[in-house]
Amino acid sequence: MEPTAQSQRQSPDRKKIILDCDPGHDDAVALLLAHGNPDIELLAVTTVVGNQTLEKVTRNALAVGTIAGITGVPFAAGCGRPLVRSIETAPDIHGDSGMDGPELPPSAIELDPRHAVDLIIDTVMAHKPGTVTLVPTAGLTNIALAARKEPRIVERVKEVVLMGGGYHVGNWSAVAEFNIIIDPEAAHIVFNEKWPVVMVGLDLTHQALATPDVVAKIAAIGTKPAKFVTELMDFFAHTYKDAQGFDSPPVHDPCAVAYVIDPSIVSTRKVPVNIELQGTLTLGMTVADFRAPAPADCHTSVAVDLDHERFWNLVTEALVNIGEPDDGGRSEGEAGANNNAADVERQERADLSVGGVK
Ligand SMILES: [Ca+2]
Repeated sequence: MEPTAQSQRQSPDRKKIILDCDPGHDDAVALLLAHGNPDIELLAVTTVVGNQTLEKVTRNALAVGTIAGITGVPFAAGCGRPLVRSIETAPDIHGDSGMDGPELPPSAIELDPRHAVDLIIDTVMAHKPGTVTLVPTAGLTNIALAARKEPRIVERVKEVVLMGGGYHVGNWSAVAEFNIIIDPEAAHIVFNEKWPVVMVGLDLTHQALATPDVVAKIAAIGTKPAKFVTELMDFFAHTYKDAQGFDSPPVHDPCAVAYVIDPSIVSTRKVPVNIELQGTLTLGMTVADFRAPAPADCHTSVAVDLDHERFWNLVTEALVNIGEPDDGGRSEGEAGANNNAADVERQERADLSVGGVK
């Protein structure tokens, strides 16, 4: 078997993350970026109700893991509903499956029997304090419950780098973003625990547009995972045009992973942030207090500016690194050609890096 992108890396300096997600087109790209980037050690993938039901987003996560050839990383399903509110999903953005567009393979990954909340707790407690970063790219139900079930994780976690919220714009109401408004009570817990929280919100992710030249660059990689991403982006472009008037879709979730990989790609500002739980018009708003200076004990910051070119270079480089994973014989007869193609693509990585995405 070809070594996977993960097993080829041995650097002790890799940043350890748990990706808590609801795939989700942009969650899929976040997972591929985390797996394909040499500076990330993916410790676990957990799922939570959000873009679609828990059953659907979990199936989607396993499919993405299969497409990426991920092995040795536990995947676990978590909460099937928010803490207090009724389930709200996003079929107008992500389709009936939660990840409409590409055809999904049967999963080659067996789901971990643990609840996601327990997997998160076990993983954080099993590593040295200050070494594990939580990267939630969905509603914060699992993370909030983990903090309540095992409060010691709060001081052990290095930081929480979450995709959600926004300090000047919403997308599910005038002022609230989807991941926050679907479980505002969970968000309230996560933002009020004293771990460092980096809010990678819409202010930042609306800069992460999958423009036609970006998609063309990904398509040129020519592998199945890259084709999968272009098919995701094609569907995403149509729904974002129809539902929210975007000419190119904003690819939110990998921005949080990119910040973990290289914080210089995402500028941030330290400001207090809290979650509105009472407002009739503003439920789920991430209220950011920009009255400078931030208090000394401020533990929250918000993402402000994205380096678009370097961000998309990270994504394309991750896909090049992933290459054409061994698919366990599901596409019998193509494997030899695929491996050769993957070798060529790895050699071409330097060219891609130099060429960049304009
Ligand atoms: Ca998501």
